[in-house]
Amino acid sequence: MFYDANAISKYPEITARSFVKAATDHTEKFQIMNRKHTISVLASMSLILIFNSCMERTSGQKPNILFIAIDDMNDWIGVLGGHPMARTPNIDKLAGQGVLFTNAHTPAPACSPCRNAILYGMQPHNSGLYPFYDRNKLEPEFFEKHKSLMELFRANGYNTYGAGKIHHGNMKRASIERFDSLEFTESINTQLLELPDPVVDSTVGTGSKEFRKMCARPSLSPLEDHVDYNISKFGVEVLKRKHEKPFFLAVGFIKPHLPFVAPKKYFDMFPREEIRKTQVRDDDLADLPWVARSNAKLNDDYNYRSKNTWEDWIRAYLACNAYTDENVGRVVEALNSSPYKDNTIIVLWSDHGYHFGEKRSHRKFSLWEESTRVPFIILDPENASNGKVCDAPVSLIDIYPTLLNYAGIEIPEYSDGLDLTELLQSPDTGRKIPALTTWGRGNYSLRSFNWRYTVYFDGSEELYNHQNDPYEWDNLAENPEYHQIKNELKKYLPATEAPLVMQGKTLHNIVDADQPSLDKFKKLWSEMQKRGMNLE
Ligand SMILES: [Ca+2]
Ligand SMILES: [Ca+2]
Repeated sequence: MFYDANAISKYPEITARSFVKAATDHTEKFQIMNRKHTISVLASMSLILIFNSCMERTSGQKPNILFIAIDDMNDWIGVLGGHPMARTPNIDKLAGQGVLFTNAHTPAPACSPCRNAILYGMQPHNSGLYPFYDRNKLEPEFFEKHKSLMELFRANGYNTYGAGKIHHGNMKRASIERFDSLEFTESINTQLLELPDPVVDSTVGTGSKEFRKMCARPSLSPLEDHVDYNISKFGVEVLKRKHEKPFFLAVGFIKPHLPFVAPKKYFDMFPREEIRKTQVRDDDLADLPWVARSNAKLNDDYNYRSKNTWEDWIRAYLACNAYTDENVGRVVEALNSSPYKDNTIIVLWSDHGYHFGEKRSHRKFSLWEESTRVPFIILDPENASNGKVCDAPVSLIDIYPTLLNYAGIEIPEYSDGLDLTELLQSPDTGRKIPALTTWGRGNYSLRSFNWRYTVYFDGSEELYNHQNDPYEWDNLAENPEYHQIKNELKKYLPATEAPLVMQGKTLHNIVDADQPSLDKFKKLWSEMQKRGMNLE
């Protein structure tokens, strides 16, 4: 069934009302969120005409959505310049055709909390979902109150298609089937379980000699055996069909997440001897409070340096990014060759970033730029500002209200994101509200145009000036000269915190208000100092 113009005309009204309602409700609970929503309400009211033009698309139909999720891809893509060797021509091309957000951040630097935040539209300090969860074990009330993007699109006239990692979750068949049936008209996720593990070349790279988590080696298996290739093929196949209803197609690529295994040809693009290490300062942790230091991965850092495998991990990650880029390109190309090209909004995001030795850290799990900054692109073919970049701070939590607004679906009251419609239309007008990242209850980081301000549960702080310190080397938090800057940013910290949700909690690898002991880390620190790490 197609949507006629008369049906669509009612949606701006609903959208404006939902904004006001959200703002009203939040007044009672959260000063800061209220402030943010109030700004949104004012912005949305002054932009009713823009909303109208956004909703009333040339075709007179609701837009389709191509939702591309990537797991653990940091800013090592060509257009973000995170690593000089990054090879991501397809993502770069997409960025040039849509709006690239160069200052986009994750709501939480780990797979489970960030995807819960992004897909249910709630910040961890409002949902209580700070660490890792098994969705099977969350209280049923959570799912009665909160609806994921896919559920909302499906309930509002869309066919929803899913492949790969959209949510974080266990890969057991029953769990996959349960959640897929809730969210997707059609999914291939259980079929992906049947693929064999790739056979890796144990003579190249580092880590496990088999396909296990800590493996960074080329795969010798045929392309058809690889999960992400099959995810992209499903996307292509769906885009080749004739669609009677608008669609929401979610493809969730699992690379470059560990294991860093990709077909051999992608490793061959990055000769080992040419790999450039990341820029680090060995004593970078010296000026940090202990909670911040505890986010470093001292064991990994010690091993990679002493075994001379740092470059191997970097090489394998670059290979996985290049492989992911081709999978993204395959799906985007299929869309561009389809009749849906002019009425499909593409949103591409990675769930969080990744460290390669910066601040002695490897992986994510920190509130530093390497963990929080992500590739984020929105291409609306009807946006006159396509091709521009937006340097304003934005959060991936903003995807939720933005996509619902595009489809004229009422935005739930609990939604914490700020609609990006205005920024998409005028990417250079800016937005002054910083992006918030949460890592455990009580640990919050704000990223504005020029600053990163982080406060931990024990009151300790970090402050960086990104204008002259892009690597966050000099912590200015104790310098009285910057008290005013800190005070301005503090206004955007959460005013209240939801208690930690205990049901379904599976991994709590954070030092935070609920798990405050630093004893273990301090012991490790002193052991590593004895081993000659020269941390301070
Ligand atoms: Ca991830
Ligand atoms: Ca430092």
